[in-house]
Amino acid sequence: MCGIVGYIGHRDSQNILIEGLKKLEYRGYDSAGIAVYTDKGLQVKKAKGRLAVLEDQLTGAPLSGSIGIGHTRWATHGKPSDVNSHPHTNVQKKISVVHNGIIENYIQLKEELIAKGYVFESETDTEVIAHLVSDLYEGDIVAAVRKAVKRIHGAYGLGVLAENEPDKLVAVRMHSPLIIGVGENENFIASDIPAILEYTREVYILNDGEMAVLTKDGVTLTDLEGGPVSRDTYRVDWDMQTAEKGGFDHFMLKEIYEQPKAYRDTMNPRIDGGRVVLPEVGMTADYIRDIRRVHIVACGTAYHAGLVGKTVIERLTRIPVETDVASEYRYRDPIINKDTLVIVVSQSGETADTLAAMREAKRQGARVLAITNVVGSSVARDADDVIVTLAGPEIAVASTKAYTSQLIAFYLLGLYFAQTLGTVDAGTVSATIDAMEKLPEQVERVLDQADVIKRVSEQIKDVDNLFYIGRGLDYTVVQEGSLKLKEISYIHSEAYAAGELKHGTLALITEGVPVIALATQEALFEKTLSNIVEVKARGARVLGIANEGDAEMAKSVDDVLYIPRTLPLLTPALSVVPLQLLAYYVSLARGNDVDKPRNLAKSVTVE
Ligand code: HGA
Repeated sequence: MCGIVGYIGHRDSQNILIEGLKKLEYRGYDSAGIAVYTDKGLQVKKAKGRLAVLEDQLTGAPLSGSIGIGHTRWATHGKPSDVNSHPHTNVQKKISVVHNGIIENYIQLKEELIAKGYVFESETDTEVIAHLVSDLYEGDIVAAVRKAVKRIHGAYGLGVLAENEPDKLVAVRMHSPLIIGVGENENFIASDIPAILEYTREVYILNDGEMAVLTKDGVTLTDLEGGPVSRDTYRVDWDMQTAEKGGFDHFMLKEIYEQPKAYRDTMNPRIDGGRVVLPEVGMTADYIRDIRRVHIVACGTAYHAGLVGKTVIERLTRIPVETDVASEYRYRDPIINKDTLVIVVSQSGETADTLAAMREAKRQGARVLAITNVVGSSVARDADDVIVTLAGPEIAVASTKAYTSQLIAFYLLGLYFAQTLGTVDAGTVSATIDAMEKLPEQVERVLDQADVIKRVSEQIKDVDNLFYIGRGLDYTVVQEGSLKLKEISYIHSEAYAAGELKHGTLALITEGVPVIALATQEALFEKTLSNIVEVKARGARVLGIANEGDAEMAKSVDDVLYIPRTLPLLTPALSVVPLQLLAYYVSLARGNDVDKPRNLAKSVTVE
């Protein structure tokens, strides 16, 4: 989603802003801009498109000055265009604003401001902030911003500069991430740490409803009333290398190959002597015994992890589990009681739909457990219990290692509950743990078969449509495989419960239509094989994925890939890997921007 960078100090700011925004490119954006306090006052340059377009414009006419704000925009209100790009300014061009998020009452405010004579240039919700601050400005930008945020509803991470007070940079956070970097005679704001890591490791992570006033020499934190907030800086102990490509052509491929490590990192600290230990889950045994139902709520890939989580929890504990996409959950009036545990899953921990669903669940009295990859994220901070997936930073928009680490988190949680409830015996718990410990090495063996996938990707790259089929847990995994392909190859695909095809969709299976068939669930193997034979009989070209030793698969399909044997419950952690590789190689063969697919953003911080 959008990126914000701001600088106040002694160096030339343009370069710091542009380089900082580049570090946030992975979040996805459609336009970029900067505002710098120059010797001619506040100057703005902004342009639709990649940062390179903006850089080109700046080459001939740089903005020189040591205070500035920059932004990469992912449009929510008004199409991507030069004029809709941030920063936005007031009529006199003396106040400049960058904003991440959505101002929900912008129409009402806009009408009010227009009635007062303010002229709007853009279609954005953000521009109301610039005019509103201007309207409230009486010589003190901090006071004006404070008054303005009282009038706006919604989500905002803000950076504000005023030409009349060139010694201040004002930042505010409400439901949209913002951090402050503390340097020597220079300070920074950013929507994420990588943007400023080159300059400082000391950061303040702003909470909702907090404001920071930065000068060259210091940072003052307050609440929105101006009351003091005191907090220690947080020292960042990871470096940019962990967020770089490490020799792979794309972040996505690197992240696919990092999965064995992500499994180990997420799992190992939580396994001890054949049992699962989850000190971060503060539920008492009595509380766990009283859970009557579980709701798993998430979006996109995390939702698909939740589908696996449902089977895991139900099989291991016999507690009924419902799954919902977060954007639907809170509007469907879900039945939530004190004995409902709500599990939210979000890689970034900033997914707006998930956060909103989680707040609704809490409002109705549920306990919320979060599975997230980002320590200190909004989801992590607001949940009652948090299992952090230790997958490391995920940069590619298409999630891979975060998804599989979420699966590991669900296995751990399911086993932990089962241990407490005694719903499975100790032998089964330790046998499942043994099997989990083999997964990293087994993933490596799947990755060794990348050539099969490359070959199949060549056959698929020019088709318009294809199908994924599977039963049971395989059906949940093909849903993720299909999403992955759509996200980065732009080929239409559908995931179907294999037994459901004949109820309508079989009409779309004609000569040469590719079908990816997953058949790793022993109990369902014969049934899925029959469905494969049905699509073959209509001319489909089938890639079958089965367990090592299921030789019948090879006899029924055009191409086959075998995954190492594990427990049926654990197969998703292996069988999704060829589907991730397939999406990657098809996207590559089609010449797409694998890591930054069109129209998509990494961390979806708007509803
Ligand atoms: N609503 C603003 C900012 C959008 C945003 O934060 N996207 O992540 C706009 O549309 O410009």
